[in-house]
Amino acid sequence: LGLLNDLRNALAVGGQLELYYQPQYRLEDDRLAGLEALLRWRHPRDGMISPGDFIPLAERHGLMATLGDWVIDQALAQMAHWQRMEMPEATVWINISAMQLFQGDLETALASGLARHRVPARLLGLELTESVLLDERAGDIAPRLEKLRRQGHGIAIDDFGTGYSSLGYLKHLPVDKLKLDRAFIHALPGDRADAAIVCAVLAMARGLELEVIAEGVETEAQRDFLLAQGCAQVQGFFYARPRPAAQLEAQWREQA
Ligand code: G
Ligand code: G
Ligand code: MN
Ligand code: NA
Repeated sequence: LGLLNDLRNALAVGGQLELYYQPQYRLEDDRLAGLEALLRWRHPRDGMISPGDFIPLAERHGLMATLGDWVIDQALAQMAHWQRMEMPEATVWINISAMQLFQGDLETALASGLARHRVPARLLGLELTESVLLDERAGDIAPRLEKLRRQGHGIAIDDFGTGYSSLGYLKHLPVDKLKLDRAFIHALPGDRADAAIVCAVLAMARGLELEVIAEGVETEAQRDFLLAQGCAQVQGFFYARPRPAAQLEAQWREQA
């Protein structure tokens, strides 16, 4: 519980939480396609703590709505700053946890954040995992997703293929994009089962008119395979690791 109090304190005092950004690229021409925002916590005593460790804690103890609101506000403030500095325009994708859908008021947090920072909704994408989408506590999610899309947000299914769900929900849920989990990418191109799964997902996504982004691309051979199979976008250490906003800006300035 020490860590829980530390997290409450981090949210109250500021300066410890930070968003890193991992670039996503279009395979066709290597152009920037978007950025995934990933939360980091620099604990004053214990150093960097992974979101994999503190997000479950925040979810269990009712802190996730506050933490999620912080992420939304921080990402939008950063994008407004980039707009003022005339940095490249890129959609920022944030991860949405289950608790944000059924505890907090996600729609209000998004709408008020967009208005306050004057950022268009099309530049803020929402990543939800299958388990979040299908969590019954969230009620009927389809109309809520539909409303978020009407406002302009893109909706991506994160970690696609690793949940314990049937594919049937893809017929009913209004989403734009599948994020192919890195578990399927890791052993490409040699692993025949993974290659078959990836090709099948790409074919299905074309039929359903969904975009696909492959996660966890770490090697050139993986990239070449995905390009040959017609995957549109990639994200992974082969291209870029998640990095602080300042580092991204330095990189953009160098390129300009
Ligand atoms: O960045 P890293 O690989 O350490 O992330 C670990 C996990 O934490 C991933 O599943 C990622 O989706 C999740 N995560 C990272 N940032 C956020 C965030 O801002 N909100 C939520 N809900 N999850 C996040
Ligand atoms: O669950 P989600 O997809 O949101 O998790 C994103 C996490 O994946 C981040 O913590 C990020 O650091 C990590 N990640 C991003 N690219 C790669 C990669 O190429 N390889 C591995 N192993 N992890 C990655
Ligand atoms: Mn994600
Ligand atoms: Na993922």
